[in-house]
Amino acid sequence: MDFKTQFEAYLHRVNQGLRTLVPETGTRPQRLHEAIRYSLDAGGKRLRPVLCLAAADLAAAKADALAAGIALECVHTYSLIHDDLPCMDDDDLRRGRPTVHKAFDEATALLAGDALLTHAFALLATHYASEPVLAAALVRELAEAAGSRRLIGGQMADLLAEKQASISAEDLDFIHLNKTAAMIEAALVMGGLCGGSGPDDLERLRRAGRHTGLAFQIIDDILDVTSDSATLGKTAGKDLAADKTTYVKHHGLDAAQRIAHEQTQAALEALKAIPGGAPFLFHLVSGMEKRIR
Ligand code: GRG
Repeated sequence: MDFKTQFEAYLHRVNQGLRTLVPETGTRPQRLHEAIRYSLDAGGKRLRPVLCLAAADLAAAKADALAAGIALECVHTYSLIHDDLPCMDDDDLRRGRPTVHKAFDEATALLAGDALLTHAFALLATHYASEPVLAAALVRELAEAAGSRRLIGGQMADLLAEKQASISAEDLDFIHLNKTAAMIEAALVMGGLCGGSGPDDLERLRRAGRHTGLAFQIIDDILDVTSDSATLGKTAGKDLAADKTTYVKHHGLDAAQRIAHEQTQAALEALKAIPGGAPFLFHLVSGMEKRIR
């Protein structure tokens, strides 16, 4: 199968999984489930679940990785809903639509995020119950990636950094590696766990995820200054307007582009070391360097 056909096949499975593995809008209380579906259905890139499914396909596919991929998308979507709240990044636009607290209200947005986070772990516990060792490994991986040392810790450090005139390159890396790379790393590792990859390949997937995640966030910083809100589906120029320390502000646009390229190359090296060379993931990660949204 060529890359595009394979990508669309993964996307189709993810969209089907989102429809069947998350409660419907008619579920009581309806307003809460409408808010959950409103944000999930807005059409994100589905990068994390696609990475998870593709990583699972590298090995003999011990267990279906779909529920793990949907769990990742639930946690990711919760983090976006909460990030957009007035007490955090205070944004009006996400995935091309008014943010959840604008379309509904703040309390509903907060609860929709809480519910998505909780649902992610229910999915893992339910769908991998017949493989308790795998279930525990998946829960541990996702909890670690989403927890206070990684996703939430990265967000906290980001909020604290906004109050400072400037931060060090090391602090900036801490933010990027945790706020962004942790979930991308978890996507590849959780896929590898579902597929039954051995420790060496799991380590290669983790390394690929860390470098891909860092490149992804640097490109996000670049797009903030080079793109527009209509293309991005979220407010462009926000970091610049807030004078936020980003890779572009800290290193300059050219250096940021160079570092994103170096990080992408490091991710590709890790993927190449996997027996068979992980061609789909290789293509996906190299293409992400050129993404426009
Ligand atoms: C609230 C705990 C908590 C964390 C928030 C996700 C996040 C952390 C903040 C959002 C702002 C931001 C720049 C995050 C970095 C990660 C990132 C680039 C998220 C957007 O991911 P995409 O582009 O989004 O994959 P889609 O909408 O395509 O799924």
